[in-house]
Amino acid sequence: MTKTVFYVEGMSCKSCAAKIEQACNEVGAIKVQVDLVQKQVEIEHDPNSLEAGLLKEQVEKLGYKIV
Ligand SMILES: [Cu+2]
Repeated sequence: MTKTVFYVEGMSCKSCAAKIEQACNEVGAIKVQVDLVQKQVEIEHDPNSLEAGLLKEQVEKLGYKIV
C-alpha cells in the first residue's frame, strides 16, 4: 500500500473535497482524506493497480491544479 499526498490548488470547500474524493474512489483508491485547511489530499492506494499519475489526472480533470 502506498500513500500519495497532493497539494491541490483551488480546492476550497466541502463540495470540492467530495468531488475529489469521489473521483479518486472511482479509479480504485482505498482511502481518501481531504484536508481543506492545508489544501492537501492524502490517498491510500495499491501502486500495482493504481498509479499516482492516474490519481493526479483524475483530480486535474475536475479542474484543480496539483502543485
Ligand atoms: Cu468547492
